[in-house]
Amino acid sequence: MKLTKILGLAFGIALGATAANAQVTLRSADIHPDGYPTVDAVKYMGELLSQRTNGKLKIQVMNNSVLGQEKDTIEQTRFGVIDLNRVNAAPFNNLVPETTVLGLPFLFRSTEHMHKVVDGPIGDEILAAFEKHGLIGLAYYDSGARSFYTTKKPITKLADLKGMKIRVQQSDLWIAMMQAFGANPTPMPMGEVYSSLETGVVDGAENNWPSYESARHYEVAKNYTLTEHSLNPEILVMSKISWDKLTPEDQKIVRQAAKDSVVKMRELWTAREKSSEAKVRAGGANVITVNKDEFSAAMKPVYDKFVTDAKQKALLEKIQATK
Ligand code: BDP
Repeated sequence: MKLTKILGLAFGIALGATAANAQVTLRSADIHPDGYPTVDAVKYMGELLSQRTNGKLKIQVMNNSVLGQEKDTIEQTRFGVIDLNRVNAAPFNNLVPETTVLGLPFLFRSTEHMHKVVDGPIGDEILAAFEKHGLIGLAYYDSGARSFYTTKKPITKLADLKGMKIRVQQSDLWIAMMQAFGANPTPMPMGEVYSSLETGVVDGAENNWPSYESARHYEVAKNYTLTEHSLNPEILVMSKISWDKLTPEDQKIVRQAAKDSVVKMRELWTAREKSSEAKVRAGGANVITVNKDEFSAAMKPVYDKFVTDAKQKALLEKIQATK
């Protein structure tokens, strides 16, 4: 072998070593347990990232609330302590008001309608609104439809909610929504819900099939009433501090991997909704259907409170007009 070739090889290895040193593992927070679709979708995004950067960028999903409850992890993500965070839109509402519209009760006619909106320019605009708050909005994940569940008295009609203590996510929208339903909202992080249901601090809560199942709330709150009042999606964000450390090329790869993980997430979600529903039904849940029109008719005060200026009204109309 010629000397230059040998030198070239040595140089290549040296370069390789430098690249290896520059390896970055992004830590990603999630409150959900192993195997939950959001957790697996971000792991999948990590695989894509690793492939597309030859192992330079990786993701370590730290789920099961090991990094804390959502409100706290959002703050830590803003400060760059956590790199990535998958959180429902609701806990972002007070920080990034543009996200509020997504949770409005009975806004989306179907999952397809919600996909159309978040996959299009409206979705992009809302993601862009995160940046001024120290976060980079990367993608939307499905979260199904949220429905009520109660420990003692089942909800069979709107009037049953009157005065019931219902746990909500920490968001002004969600507090107002519960009030409009006639309930007494009790905001708290997800991690406190099981014991609050068990000890009677609250009479009920609301969530999608997979969370009702995975957090084992169905063990303590057996009445699941299919109000399906909101299709509020999940949002994957990155810390702007972590983002700014990446090269523009890597930023592009991160954005694309996040978008590509959405496809995977939707498959995982559809399957998990079915298996969770089957599991809670087999576990003895009392599943109740209601006249949803009665519930949605009570939501006018929520719209009046959160859709106030001309800009918000135009946005709402655009969402409603999306076919
Ligand atoms: C679940 C979301 C999670 C929320 C939780 C809640 O995936 O991000 O924290 O609901 O109600 O569906 O707090």
